[in-house]
Amino acid sequence: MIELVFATNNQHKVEEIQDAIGNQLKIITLAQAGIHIDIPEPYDTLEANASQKSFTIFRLTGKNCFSEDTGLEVEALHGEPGVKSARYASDGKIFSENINKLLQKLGSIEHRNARFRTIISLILNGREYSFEGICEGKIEQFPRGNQGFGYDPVFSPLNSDKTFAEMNLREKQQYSHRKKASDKLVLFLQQAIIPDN
Ligand code: ITT
Repeated sequence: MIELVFATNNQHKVEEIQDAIGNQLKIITLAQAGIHIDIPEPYDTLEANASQKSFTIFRLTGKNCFSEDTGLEVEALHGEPGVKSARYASDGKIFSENINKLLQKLGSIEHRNARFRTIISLILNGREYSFEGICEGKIEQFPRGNQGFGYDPVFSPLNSDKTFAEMNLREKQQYSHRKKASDKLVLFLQQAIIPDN
């Protein structure tokens, strides 16, 4: 089975990606690889930050690996918080503060269309490949639900009455940006002829 190091410190992402790919790939977490660093994300696009994360871990381990960078892009805020989603309110990456800032900025604006966009950067035998997943939806006036993470309590995907935080993982996966990007990753790896290592 193909083994990939997943370059993230976000345990929620590990759970969702692991669920999405099932037993088609073996994922090694950073903790399992003995790596305990906060990988810098200095760039202003999801693509560049995803690359930075995967190449950082590739240089440290020499192993096939992948990362993902995700942003919540709100139309009325010209794409904010976007690449700053994790640190929107402060460097502390505190989900409740980020949600409060977002709701405050949107105020009573009626046009609340938004989307989650995930970019996965895969480094396979030293070459980079990327995969995108998008989930369209809208930002609710108030948070609802207590499952998931991040902005899940205020985001409802298109054609759903529920926020992501009111869904269990199986329901979220039917809409999820991350699941769509990881499906593309798995398909690519199934088609790629790679040596097992
Ligand atoms: P790594 O860089 O270590 O992977 P991170 O949490 O810093 O973890 P990102 O830079 O990709 O991850 O930041 C994305 C932020 O967007 C994340 O911290 C959440 O607040 C939010 N986010 C990402 N995916 C989400 C999802 O499926 N549902 C709700 N919020 C999400």
